[in-house]
Amino acid sequence: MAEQEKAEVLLKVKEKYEPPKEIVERAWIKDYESLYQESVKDREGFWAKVAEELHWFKKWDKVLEWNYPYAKWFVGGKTNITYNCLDVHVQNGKRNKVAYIYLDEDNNEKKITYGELLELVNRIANGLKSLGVQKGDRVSIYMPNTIEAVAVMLACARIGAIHSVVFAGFSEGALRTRIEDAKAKVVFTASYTKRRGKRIDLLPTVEKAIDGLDFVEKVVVWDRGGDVLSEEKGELFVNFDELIKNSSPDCEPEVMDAEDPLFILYTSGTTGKPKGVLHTTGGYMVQTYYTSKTVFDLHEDDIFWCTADIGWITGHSYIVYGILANGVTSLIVEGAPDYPNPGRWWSYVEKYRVNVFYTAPTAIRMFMRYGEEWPAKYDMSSLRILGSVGEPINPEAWHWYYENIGKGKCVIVDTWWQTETGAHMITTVPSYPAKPGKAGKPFFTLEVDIVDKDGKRLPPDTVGFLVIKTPWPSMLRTCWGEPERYEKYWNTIPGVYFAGDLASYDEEGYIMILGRADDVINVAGHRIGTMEVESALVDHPAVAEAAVIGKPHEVKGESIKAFVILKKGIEPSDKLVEELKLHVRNELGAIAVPDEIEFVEKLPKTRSGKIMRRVLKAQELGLDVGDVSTLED
Ligand code: 6R9
Repeated sequence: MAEQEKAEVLLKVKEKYEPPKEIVERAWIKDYESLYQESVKDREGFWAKVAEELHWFKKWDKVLEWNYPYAKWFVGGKTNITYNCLDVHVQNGKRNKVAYIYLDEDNNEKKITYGELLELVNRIANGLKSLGVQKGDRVSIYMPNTIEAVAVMLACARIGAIHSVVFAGFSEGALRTRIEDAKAKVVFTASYTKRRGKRIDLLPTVEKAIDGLDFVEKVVVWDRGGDVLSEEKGELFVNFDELIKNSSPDCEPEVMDAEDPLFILYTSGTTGKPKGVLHTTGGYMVQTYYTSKTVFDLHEDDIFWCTADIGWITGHSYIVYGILANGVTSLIVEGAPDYPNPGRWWSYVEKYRVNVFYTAPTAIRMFMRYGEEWPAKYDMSSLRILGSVGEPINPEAWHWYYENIGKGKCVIVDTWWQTETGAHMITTVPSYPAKPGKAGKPFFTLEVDIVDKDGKRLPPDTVGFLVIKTPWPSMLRTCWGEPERYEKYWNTIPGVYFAGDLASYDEEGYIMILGRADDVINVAGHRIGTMEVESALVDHPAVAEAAVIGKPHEVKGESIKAFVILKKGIEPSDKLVEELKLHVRNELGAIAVPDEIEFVEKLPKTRSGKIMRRVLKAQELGLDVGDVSTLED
């Protein structure tokens, strides 16, 4: 197996990087080991103490109600996450403190203070109410990475509407599936986003995506110029600026039960349809707040920058909720990292004196290719903590990040977590040494294990399934409308949460993540289900059958290769390859387009008719195909 070979190579990494003394001295967590031991002895007590740092309209009666596999945290507690993200800071003298610094590709800068953000959020919240949106209604958000998009998310949370952000790089097919599944009453969008200097229109995509979906009552359009809302568009469309212009800047936060839904975020699973991961208010608020504080070691005057997009969980937790709850200033950046040149990101680190920087290995590998002369042009001495997320960081990229961005003076926190987990789960915290290529140890209260398919604990340095044995506050509560898919996380190996990743631990308890164990491909840190791409291909009139695998890729981590059987009488051609790629792009979006498409006569299948992607992958990579006893012929 490819993963096992990789494991042996990486497991040889024994070196450890001690954090600089100044970083340990200011760290919130000075002694991880003793606090961890304490936390597993009294999980509920630990999280209760954290929750007390936040504001509750009414305190909880019980910290945890665990009715396997369903959890309720802070039972009976009442709060509103926006109150903790905004009002609390405004009341504590931070009205004029900058919450976000936004930058576009032309380096146009826009700053918003906590006071201004609260007013903007309230105006949108009142606007939502005027459109008839109520607590529990779903609102889809298809907007670029901007302050306005964050404000719409928060406005939903303000009134208890459930937001469902759809990454603005997705195309109409993917957007439609998500709007339809959530039965969104209102959709928010913008006239366009810009990438590599090119304007990408968003409104036409939304119009196609909602065609015939009668439950969509309004589409609110943030017109960033271009006058996209002409008269003949009709009453379905509302101008964002008009909606908020006359609405009040005051809006009482809805009193939310700790277990009231906060948002749905769709993610790829092993079947064709994406799952709507549901997060609730209280537990998600507590764990995103506390991991932001301790893993990024945030202090009052820190400037934080998470380079993710709000369309992903990393943006939800570490651009929006966890970061605002800590009341720091952070950057939000729209457009490509390397446009107009590969110095773009590093120029921002210099200009805004960024202290904590959080990005993905795929970005680091891209910058490695451009060469160290780019970061060397800038003064990045403000940096203290560097974070990594989204996929395993290979030791080579780790070292490059450490040397060229951190100048050997920063700590790297390699944070393992998922859309489903809501917040960091396995990582080092800044005060104990990191090992390149290994994520680190479980976060407080979590019991993590590496097991075989029967749930039996494996010895150190062996590759197995990563499982989590105890519930945690920011865990997903269900999959929207599909409880059976939720239960699958907890009954694949009975009694524990099955993360879907392969991993191993070493004799010191550091965990190394090796990648997905299931049919999910990780392209540049984005989860793409093989089935999703296969469905999109089969949807094309020329295609009879398709199988999709992930292949190692130098920059993206993995790339997609598709094997396609054409319908009778259809001839393979380069033109058809391009047509199929375009088709997938239209159905799912650019990130899901296969790099390679190979036309084949047959696909390896089990006797029960399941495509054996494992066999295709082994053949493709020239590896041992393993057990093929179930192969058809
Ligand atoms: C936060 C996020 C989750 C999957 C996860 C794993 C991979 C994320 C990682 C990592 C190794 C890390 N992953 N962080 N693998 N080291 N530090 O990315 O959520 O989009 O749901 O992806 O990403 O395979 O299972 P999501």
